[in-house]
Amino acid sequence: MAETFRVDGMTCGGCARSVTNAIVKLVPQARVEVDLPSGTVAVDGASDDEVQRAVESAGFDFRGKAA
Ligand SMILES: [Cu+2]
Repeated sequence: MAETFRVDGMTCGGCARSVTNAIVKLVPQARVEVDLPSGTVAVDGASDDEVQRAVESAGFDFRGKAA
């Protein structure tokens, strides 16, 4: 089941791609869906720690689980 996280700093489709690519590179089986207007990323198949690491490695601010 997908988990939704808040990620600050994403402003355009390029940012969304960067975040998506970073997560999939770390966890190839992960499924990622970025929602720019809400600044959230839904991820299926990766742990919280993996998502955090990937997001931060891509240069964005990981803010934990979305409420
Ligand atoms: Cu961007």
